[in-house]
Amino acid sequence: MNKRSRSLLSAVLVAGLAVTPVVARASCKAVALQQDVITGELAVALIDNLDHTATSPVVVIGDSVENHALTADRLALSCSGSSAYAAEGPKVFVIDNEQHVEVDEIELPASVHGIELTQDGETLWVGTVDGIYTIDNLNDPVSRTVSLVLAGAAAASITSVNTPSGEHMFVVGGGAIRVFDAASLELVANVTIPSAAFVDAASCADGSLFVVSEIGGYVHFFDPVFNTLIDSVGVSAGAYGVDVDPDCTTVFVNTWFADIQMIDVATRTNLCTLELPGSANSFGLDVSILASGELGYASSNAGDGAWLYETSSAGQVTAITTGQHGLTVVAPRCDADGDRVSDACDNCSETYNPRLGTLGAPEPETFQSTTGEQLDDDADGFGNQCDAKFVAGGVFVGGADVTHMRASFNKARSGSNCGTSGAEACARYDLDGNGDFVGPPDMTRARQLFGKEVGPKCNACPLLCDGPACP
Ligand SMILES: [Ca+2]
Ligand SMILES: [Ca+2]
Ligand SMILES: [Ca+2]
Ligand SMILES: [Ca+2]
Repeated sequence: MNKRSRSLLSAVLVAGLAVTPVVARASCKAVALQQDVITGELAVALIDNLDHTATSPVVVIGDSVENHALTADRLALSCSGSSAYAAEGPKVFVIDNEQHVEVDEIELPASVHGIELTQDGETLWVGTVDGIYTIDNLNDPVSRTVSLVLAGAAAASITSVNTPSGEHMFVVGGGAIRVFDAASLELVANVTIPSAAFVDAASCADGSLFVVSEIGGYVHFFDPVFNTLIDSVGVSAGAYGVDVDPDCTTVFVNTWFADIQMIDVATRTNLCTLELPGSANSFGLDVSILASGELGYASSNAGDGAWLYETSSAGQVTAITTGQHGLTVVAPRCDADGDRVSDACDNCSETYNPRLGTLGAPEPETFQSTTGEQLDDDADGFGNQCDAKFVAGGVFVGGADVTHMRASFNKARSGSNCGTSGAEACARYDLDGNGDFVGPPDMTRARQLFGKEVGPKCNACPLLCDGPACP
């Protein structure tokens, strides 16, 4: 993590107001479903992925007193982070995360327990108490259609899995793991596990593992290629929410006792147990791991909403106060370039550029600037790796930009003698974030970017700015 102080809230506010209201930054956030313990009122809250604070106000979506303990999969988040979907009763509520308002409600024939987006974000799979449905053309209220996939099948949770034969939807419920081809809707496999009351499920990004939590106190390890049960691992108490880290090395399960058990994928043994804070009679609900794999969120029915915990040392637990019970929580996890920064928070979302100070990347130098802790030396929200636009005007990287790049070649990246004027800070010409000088790899990168638009960056970018280039 970037350890430098961040006294830059005012800079972010200024940058935000210059373009759109500050609320537009909401799309780089985790979403959490909260319930008021007195009234039963349900609401969707946002949690900042960088400073881990909750945003208020929340979006209220209902006032059910339904028992939500068995429904840990009622939230879905688009890859961009711009839209969230939350289920309550027979309805799916569509929430615009940029403005943090409800924009639509979609009614299903029965009470909804599990939802999942297809990887293209166009279809929502919906598991109800007595049938599995798809909502196609999800984002277009005019052409949107609700279709029945399988009648009479109870579904607690749905998970999209990348398999060698395409995207498969794993629907768990009623003691069965049903596997559907996401495109053809064909039932690929149907595996029953006697007496199993499934709650939640998760998969590895590489499609090598699917896991299901069971209220009886098990996590079932499932091979999603051959659709066979590998192992059933007992945990200390009823298993609720479950997630897997991006490396697919550790499975996290939140239990009846409100503790997080971390199970080693290779040996399927418990590595350690982390107790969540709260009252003695609280029980755990959901768990969600960030794209970085370092930090995650968990929820329990004790007050104060979601909890933040550190997965690396398994020590740190910090309450994120929302004033309500935490139910389900989902952190942005889509990561197209695999740099451990989710698409929703990545200042160069299709190019590998990890946060400084993580994954072997060095801490930022004093002459460097970051947005969202990723290198961005002109602080415009586009990371250096996808930003070779050095002069104002025009959409594409062009001849004038190349001229500036050439004028900066072989100069110290910490210097201030770059650009055609010979008086610009050189840091922004260090496109790859490597080497002491603006060198051949930076020129190569600039050539790759020639004739293209800068970016793409996340909708919420620029995120928190730190360094000399910040406004
Ligand atoms: Ca990324
Ligand atoms: Ca990136
Ligand atoms: Ca930039
Ligand atoms: Ca360089």
